[in-house]
Amino acid sequence: MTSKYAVKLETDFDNPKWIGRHKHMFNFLDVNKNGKITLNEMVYKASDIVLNNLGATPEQAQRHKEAVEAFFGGAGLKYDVETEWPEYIEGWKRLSKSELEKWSKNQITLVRLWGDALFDIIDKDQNGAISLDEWKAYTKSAGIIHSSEDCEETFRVCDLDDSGRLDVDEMTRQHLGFWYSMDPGCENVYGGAVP
Ligand SMILES: [Ca+2]
Ligand SMILES: [Ca+2]
Repeated sequence: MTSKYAVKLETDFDNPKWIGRHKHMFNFLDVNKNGKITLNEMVYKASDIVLNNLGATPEQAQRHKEAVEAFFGGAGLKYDVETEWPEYIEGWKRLSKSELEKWSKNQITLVRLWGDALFDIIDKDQNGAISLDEWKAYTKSAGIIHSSEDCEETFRVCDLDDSGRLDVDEMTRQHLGFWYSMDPGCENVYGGAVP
């Protein structure tokens, strides 16, 4: 599970755009808008989407649940503990550093494990890659991206080998750049849906 895109990426934690990007996602994840989120909510929401909207098998859903737990656990979220924004963003800094360190050494990252689990579910024709239609079906359920234009923008930004399909390695590469660093080649991973 090595990557052909492994590279050393730098963090840019003081960049207002990096902070704003995560603030946007925090607000999205904080469904009842009380300024706090828990691991329970993250796992419940992610599992609900894959099971009820995307038709995951129980095995696929379990693997996906474990990947989401490990990922948000890596950002410091815990079951039955409410995390507020300042702690959340500090957790993301720790997660980013640890993940970028692994990536620079071509080791397996938590975002890659989540990607593998998720792609297995959304790759409906099981050809090992995500088509635009498969991506649209997923984003409709996930609720982050709303327009077709933004879905198509994901393809433009993430289809690094210009194959017209997304594989998990190129998707991982662009998500690392977008969420953990401010790599200029990773802007607009979600089109206009996430700043
Ligand atoms: Ca496919
Ligand atoms: Ca591709």
